[in-house]
Amino acid sequence: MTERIARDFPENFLWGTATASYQIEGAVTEDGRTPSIWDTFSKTPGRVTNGDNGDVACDHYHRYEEDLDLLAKLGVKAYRFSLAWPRIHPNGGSVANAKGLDFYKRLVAGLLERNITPLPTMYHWDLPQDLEDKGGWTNRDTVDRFGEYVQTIVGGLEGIDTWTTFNEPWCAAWLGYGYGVHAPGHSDIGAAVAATHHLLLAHGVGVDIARSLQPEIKIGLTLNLGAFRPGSNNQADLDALWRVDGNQNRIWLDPLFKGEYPQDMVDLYSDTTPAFTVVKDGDLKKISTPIDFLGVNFYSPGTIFGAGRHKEAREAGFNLGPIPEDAKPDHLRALGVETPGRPKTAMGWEVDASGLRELLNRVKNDYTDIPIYITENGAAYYDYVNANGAVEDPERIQYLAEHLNACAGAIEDGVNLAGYFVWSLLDNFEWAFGYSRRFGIVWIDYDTGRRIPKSSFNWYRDVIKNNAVPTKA
Ligand code: IFM
Repeated sequence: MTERIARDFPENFLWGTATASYQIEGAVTEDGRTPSIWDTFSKTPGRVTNGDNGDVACDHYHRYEEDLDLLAKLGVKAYRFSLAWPRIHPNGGSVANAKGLDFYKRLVAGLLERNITPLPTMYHWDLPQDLEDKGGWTNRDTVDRFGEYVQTIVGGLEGIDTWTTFNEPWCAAWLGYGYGVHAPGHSDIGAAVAATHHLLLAHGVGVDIARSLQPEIKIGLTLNLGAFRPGSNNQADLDALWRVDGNQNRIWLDPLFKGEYPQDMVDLYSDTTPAFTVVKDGDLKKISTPIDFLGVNFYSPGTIFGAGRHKEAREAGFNLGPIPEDAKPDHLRALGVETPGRPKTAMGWEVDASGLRELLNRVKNDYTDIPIYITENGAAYYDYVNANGAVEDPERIQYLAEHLNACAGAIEDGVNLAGYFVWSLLDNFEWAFGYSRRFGIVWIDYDTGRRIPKSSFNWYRDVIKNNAVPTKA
């Protein structure tokens, strides 16, 4: 038998790479932009590693032409980026800021000149601070403000035929309102449930408004879905697994594709407030408006143990990391841990691409056959510039190769996978980790702004050129 050395992807497979506004743009006070919740959060002592913030980031606002040239060199067919709401509707108000919109007009024009399809995301976590001051995503009014913003961007930007409403609303709701580790930094489960509903509702409202302005538009959203496995067959672990699955997968997918919230989640959060009391007649119909594609972000699978199972998990050889033994169990009453012996990235996330194939099959079998894009996949490693001035990142190449092979496998299984976007084009502001974690296939020198394509950049360029991934990196 001859060894297969490469797996081909379908013709027209959409190869791309991704970034997000607050993580790369900088220029936070320029041309009328007002603060977002991430400006506030990152400037609150103790919230972000090293006290880092997005004031300058990759200075993409000023260097975008250079970044567009990098994209052209990489040969991507599409570029996924996000728009900063507080640049476009400063203060979260109703009046559009022409200068803010102009930046994205220049960016889109630059992409089209280079034959790269723009794939903008409307919201990647940078909520105008003024809206947060009125309750942010726990306040239904934010949904209407989002609708006005959608009017401006879809009505005002030409040359875009595909939009994504939200990026990873789970993080916006749960890390931001539930667990306090992302902006706006609240720790309130009932608020996180309300934010979940308003983010989903804003998605539905955004879809309708965008389609009313541009009926032929393709529109979807991106979820960070989880591939979870139970720590054991112990009932406590199996129950915990179902709850975690409910919180990260079903609470999003059920309303979007079935028009209802999972009853076990409604019950689980019924002792919190305001939680699901914010749901009004007609909301679920709006949320379940059919979409044209689903974006899936995947990094790592998770193994789940029920609360009180820490000892057993340790005995089974799992490394529970820095989570204290007496950590207060949250509503999930579960703990994700790492499998012994598996490689990990600099985020501490285990590398196991089989989770991606599993997850894609699950979405197909349980929910939908619309096209799926892997809108983010990638890894942080402790990269450095070597004596020759180059950045060699074989671990990232290995990671990408394994995940692209999982994608090829999913396509063979019949999954309607239409594209893949590496996270990220550039090293950037990794939220609560600041600049201490590097996900880019291009190195950023944060002192000078200099860009150095890493060896993974060249490797990915060849994958795109060949429309095939080597079975071995
Ligand atoms: O950097 C983030 C991105 O903004 C959203 N998805 C996960 C990435 C890595 O943590």
